[in-house]
Amino acid sequence: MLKYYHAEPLANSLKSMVPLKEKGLSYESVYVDLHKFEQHSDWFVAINPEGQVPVLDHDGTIVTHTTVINEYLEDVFPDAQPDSGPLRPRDAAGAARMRYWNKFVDEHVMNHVSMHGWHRLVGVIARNIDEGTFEDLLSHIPLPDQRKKWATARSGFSEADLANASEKIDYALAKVERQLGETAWLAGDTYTLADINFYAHCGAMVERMFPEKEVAARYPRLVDWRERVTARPAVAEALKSEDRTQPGLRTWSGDR
Ligand SMILES: N[C@@H](CCC(=O)N[C@@H](CS)C(=O)NCC(=O)O)C(=O)O
Repeated sequence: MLKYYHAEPLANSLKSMVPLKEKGLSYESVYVDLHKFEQHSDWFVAINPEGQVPVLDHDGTIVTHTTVINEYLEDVFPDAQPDSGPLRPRDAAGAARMRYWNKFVDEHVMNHVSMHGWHRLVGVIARNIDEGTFEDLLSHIPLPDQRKKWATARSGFSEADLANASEKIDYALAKVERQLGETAWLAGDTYTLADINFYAHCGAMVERMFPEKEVAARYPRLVDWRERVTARPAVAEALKSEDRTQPGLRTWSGDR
């Protein structure tokens, strides 16, 4: 039996939900309410000691970190794709290209987009909590880096850090645009976990988060690719899942 612990269909929670849907796997969905800090609560930390979503529970095997979860699903359910081919190419060269892009997104894209998201969304949530309660919430966050990130979200990320993150995103957009001039999908001729990764962390919402980047005019291949990913029934279904983000705070990630 599969159980998927997740938050809103965005970023990491979306990234491993899409392969589950692409593969047509039935799973129990367990919504973890990040607005109520459920990810740091005792019941959840007992499942994932790092206190982060998403988590996959497969017959009691707990798998964390989306890139690891997605490869695990490929290993355990290689033939479960009714509508698509494998999400990881079966040849070694194709798999290496997919992992190259996954590594790029994980190390050079995800945190930079995330900083802008946290600045706009988590910062608002964190500033609405009174000082004493916030200190108590911080003390329950297992990962030191995550504790720092929450504290910084409350005080505000520096303009220099935000500008640096924005430059890194420009670099990533140009790199993806170039790649899509050579191949239909990031890792070659087929849709893979790398496309899902970049889509979940950047492609799906980059235009709405960063209108000043003029994505439609400057990165037309990326927009075309984004439409092709969005049109996939599995992606559309994942995007429809529960979203408790306060409507006023949703614009940073798009009007889902
Ligand atoms: N490397 C992890 C990152 C997981 C992560 O950053 N999850 C975020 C949600 S997108 C989270 O749980 N944030 C809440 C928190 O850290 O308090 C992965 O790939 O799953």
